[in-house]
Order: sequence, then structure tokens, then C-alpha cells
Amino acid sequence: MTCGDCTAPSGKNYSIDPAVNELLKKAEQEKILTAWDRYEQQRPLCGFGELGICCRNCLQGPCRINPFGEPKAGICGADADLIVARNLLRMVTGGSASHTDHAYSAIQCLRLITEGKAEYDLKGKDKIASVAAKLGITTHGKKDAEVAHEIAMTALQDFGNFTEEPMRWLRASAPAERVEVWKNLGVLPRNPDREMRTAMHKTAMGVDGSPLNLLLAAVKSGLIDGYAGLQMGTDIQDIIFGIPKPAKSAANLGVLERDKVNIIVHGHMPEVSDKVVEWAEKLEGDAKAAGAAGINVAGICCSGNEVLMRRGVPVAGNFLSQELAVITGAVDAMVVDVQCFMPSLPKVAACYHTKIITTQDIARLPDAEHISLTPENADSQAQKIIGAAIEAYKKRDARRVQIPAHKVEAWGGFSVEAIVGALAKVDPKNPLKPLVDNIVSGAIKGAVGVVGCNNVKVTQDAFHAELVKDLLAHDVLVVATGCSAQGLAKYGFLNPEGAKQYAGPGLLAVLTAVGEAAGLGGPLPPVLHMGSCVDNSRIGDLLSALAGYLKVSTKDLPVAASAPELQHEKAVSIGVWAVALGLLTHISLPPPVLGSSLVTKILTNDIEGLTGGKFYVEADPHKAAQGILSHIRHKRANLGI
Ligand code: BF8
Ligand code: SF4
Repeated sequence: MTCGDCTAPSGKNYSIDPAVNELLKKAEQEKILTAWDRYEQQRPLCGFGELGICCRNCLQGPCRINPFGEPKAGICGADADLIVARNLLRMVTGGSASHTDHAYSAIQCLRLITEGKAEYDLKGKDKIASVAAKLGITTHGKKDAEVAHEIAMTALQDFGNFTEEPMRWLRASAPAERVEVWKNLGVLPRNPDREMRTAMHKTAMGVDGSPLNLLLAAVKSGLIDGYAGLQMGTDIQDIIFGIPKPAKSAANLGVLERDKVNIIVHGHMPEVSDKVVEWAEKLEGDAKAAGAAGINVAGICCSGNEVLMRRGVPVAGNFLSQELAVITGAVDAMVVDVQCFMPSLPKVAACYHTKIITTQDIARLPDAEHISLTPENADSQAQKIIGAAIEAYKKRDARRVQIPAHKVEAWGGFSVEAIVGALAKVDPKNPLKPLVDNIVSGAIKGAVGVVGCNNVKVTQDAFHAELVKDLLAHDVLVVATGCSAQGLAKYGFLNPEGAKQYAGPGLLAVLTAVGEAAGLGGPLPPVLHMGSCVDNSRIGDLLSALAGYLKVSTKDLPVAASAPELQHEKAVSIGVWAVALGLLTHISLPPPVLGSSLVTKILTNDIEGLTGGKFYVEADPHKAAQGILSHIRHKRANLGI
């Protein structure tokens, strides 16, 4: 691939991140296209696609529905409601498939470790015990590896389940009250693979013609996402790589270092990112021999979150920063695994010395180097990756390096275990009591999980930051994951100073009391970084624990979720799971459903009568904050607090 065949980009400000805006100017000077430029080229986007009223499910089509007149049905007679519902089910199932396949890789890795065939240790001994306990696996007299093997096989049994019994992992993880609600709706998934196959079957030409039935199947796909994707993924990854603990690090492109070999880990699988970090430490000497001061690993997207959470590795940026990281000219290798890396990367990298390295056989990029990394060969392949990065470093052109001077202290590692551990310093016998007491007293009004992506349709990070500012100022505790957490990190929401800057007085007092009791010497950050997108299960676990303590349903808690800048179909699946848990789930960009008033009404209104949750679409961050606050007040009033 050659560089320089791009047309000049527009150079507008598309982000509130000063590092990104600085590098967009460099991209313009160097005539390199980014996602923002390609977005401009795509506009106007297809209205049928945006509304969800295009169907390509058979070869008689594609068929389109005219929202203003005729035709009102496709060739087979499918109307807008049916087409939108079918498309949504495929989208949610697509997201669930991504998360489930990710979790499946982790499960296989765990199985191979326990069979002595994989080049990883078991670092999360405490997690082995807690996961075994919830699954009803006895541990007495057994070695950790034996119990971990039973855990892996139990997970795999869910994927081999041919009975009508619902998934064991779901029943072991979700609150009993929720399981009953989902059972009554007929949406409890049995074998996740079987349900996803059925979802594809249901949506084929000439099968399910009921929009309502299809939407219930979408809820089932959301539950697959929640329990076969997120929950299994997090539980198993914690067993292999350890339960995260709070750790201080830094965020934004200023974490790149001019005199070191810079390696970016990007994607989602800690099997890759954790190994790269391990071998980067071990092979520092090779980098020094090549004239560098050492090796600096930084993360983008959820791979970055995984190694921030467990190893304190700095975050270079979130989804929309990935091309800009290459454009610094300082990245020697970008190592990707699965999900959320742009196919544009080799083209951008062709303008520099940067090596794009793919590692998973399901995810190849033409013009990238492929170093296939599996559980069985992880050590040797990780060494090859580091070697390739060092070789690339030797070709770096120092004149083209521009590392923005933006770097902000950021804390990660707030697993549920870590949060409960910090609270236990205040009340060792009853750790949740201090949190609940402060919610009851009104010092903390409620909690919101702010999650999800960047989306080129909205200014990068702006919605995350503005929404969170308003919530914190009104004494709402914020937890974050995914690219949202990485975005918030850049503006100081993830460090103790941010508590003083952003938190309302009630929230600040609690953050200070807990932070000091936990030995941090100051307040906790006002936004607690709970991890990657699969780690949204940690938010689910926290909600389950709070609901259990208060003896109420998760739907009754003064909490909400928001994915302000969602882009990936995974984010839609997570949103459906959150709605199934009973949460008000805010989004600023609607998924392609507006072509059906029936589907839109069910998702934003009627479903509340079934699960207690619903989607809330609001494109203005301050109005969204008001809407969420009024929901929290309403839930508090219902609880009599
Ligand atoms: O799984 S937040 S852009 S990186 S999809 Fe992708 Fe969205 Fe980022 Fe993590 Ni999640
Ligand atoms: Fe058209 Fe029906 Fe075929 Fe879809 S399934 S493309 S609506 S004929």
C-alpha cells in the first residue's frame, strides 16, 4: 500500500480533545484521510438505512418502504414494522455474537490453561472461589486449577446445552427476581449459540411476521449479550488475569514517549494485550540495544481498558483517536485482535513506519503483518510482536513525530471487589452500608453508568463530558466503562482532583471519606472506571448487590444507564440488556428503528411495563441529564427516600 493517494481532508474541529484536534491539522497537512473525512464523503447518509426500512433479507429485494407514502410493503408483504423489527433483532444478535465469541475465546483459554496447554497463569484465585460459589461448584479439597477447569467446562456446557433449561451462567449471576420476570416473558436463553441461530432463522424471509415476537427475541439476544458475553467474559478474564485493583495511570496521546519504542494494544482480548505488556517488560533490553530508552505500551479501546484495569498501562485514546495515534508518527506497532479497529489502519500506517499487526485468525487486514497468537503459542508470538515493533522503531522518522502535550492523570481498576474493598474500610462488617446510607440520606442522589463508544456523527467526547459534568454536580455517582471511560479520563474525571472540580458537595464528602479510609490520601475519582465493555457486567453485579441489600428489584433503584455516543452494534445489545435489567437507558443517537412508530413506541415506552426499563433518546446532553435526574428523583420517591 502506498501513501499520498488521499484527497485533502476538511480539517474541521470534530472533537473536544485538543490532542485529536492538533493531529487532525497534521493529517490535513500530510493529506491523510481520517474517519471524519470519510464521514463527510458519505453524507448525506441513506435515509432508508437510517430509519431501518430497507430489507435485504432475500434476493427479490432489496426492498424499501416509503415513510411518506407508497410502497408500504416489500415484495413479500413485509411492512415497515416487520422490517425494522427484523433488522433490529439482527443488529442485537450481531452485538451478542461479538461479545459471546470474545467470551468463548477466554473460556477456551481457561480450559487450555487448566489442561496445561496454554501459556498463561491463573492470577485470579479469589475469583475462582467466587465464581465457583455462584455456580454451585464445590471447592473443598480441590486445587485451584481443578476448580477453574470445572468452571470452564460449566461455561462450555451452556454452549452445548440441548435441553430447554435456561443458561446456568445466567441463573447463577442474575437476581432471582429478574430471572422470574424474563421467564414470564419467555425470553430466558438456553444455549446462546442455539438462540443466535434461531434469531437468524426467525428473521429470514417468510418466517416470523410478528414485530412483537421479534422484539421479545431481541430481548433474549440482549440477555445472551449480558450473560454469555459480558458476564462470562469478565468472570473468566478475572480468573485468568486477576481481579482489577485501583491503579494510577494516565490518559491521552501525550502518553506516547519520543525516546521509547511505542506499542499500542487495540481491540478487546486481554489474552493478547496482557501478553504484549508482559513481554514488553521482559524485552526492554532488546529495545535498549536498538537505541531506544525502553518500551512504552499504551492502549486504545477496550484492550487499553483491560491492561489499564490490571496493570496500570496508560490509555492513548478511545475509538476515534485510533488513526490519530498513528498520525503522531511515534507509534512503532499497533497490535490489534478483534473488534473496533478500523480497516483504514494499514492505509494510514503506510504513510509512516508504523506496523499494524493482526493477531487473530478471524480478523485479518490486508497489508498488515499477521502474527497469529493463540493460548498455546502466546509467549513466542508476543516476543515476535515486540521484535517487529523494535525493528519498526529503527525506521521511525524523527522529523515526522508530533506527540501532543496532553496527558492527564487517570485511575482505573474499580472492579466491584475493589469498590466493596474500599467501602469495607469504612464499615468492615457491612461494606455496602456506607454507600446505601449515603444514598438514603441524599448525599448521593443515585448512580449512572456512562458507557459506550465514540460516534463520528457527534463531536468526540463532548456528550460524555457534558452529561457527566451535570450528573456529578447534582451529586450523582458515575461509573464508566469502554470508550466513555477513556474519553472521560482525558478531561480529569478519573482522578481525585476531578472530584474537587466536578462533584457536588454531598458526593464530594462521600468520595473523600471513602478515599481517605481506603488510604488514597484524598477523594476517590468522581467517575469510577469499571473497565472494558464486557466489564459492564461489573455494573450489573454492583446493581444486583445494591438491590439485594435493599431487598428491591434492580428496576426500583435510583439509577440509570447512558451510552451517549454509541456506534457499535455491541452497544445496542448492551443497551437491550440494561433495559431488561429494568434501567432507564439513555442514548443520543437512535438505532435504525425510527421508520416504525410501533417499534419506536415499544422500545421507548411500552417495554417499561414488561421489564421496568426503557430507552430514552435525547440528543442534548444537558436535557439528557435533566431527564435522568428526574428519573432518579422519581425512583427515590417510590422508595420513600
Ligand atoms: O467494546 S466502547 S467503540 S471499543 S464497542 Fe468499541 Fe464502542 Fe469503544 Fe470496546 Ni465497546
Ligand atoms: Fe423484500 Fe421481503 Fe425479500 Fe425483504 S424479505 S428483500 S422485504 S421480498
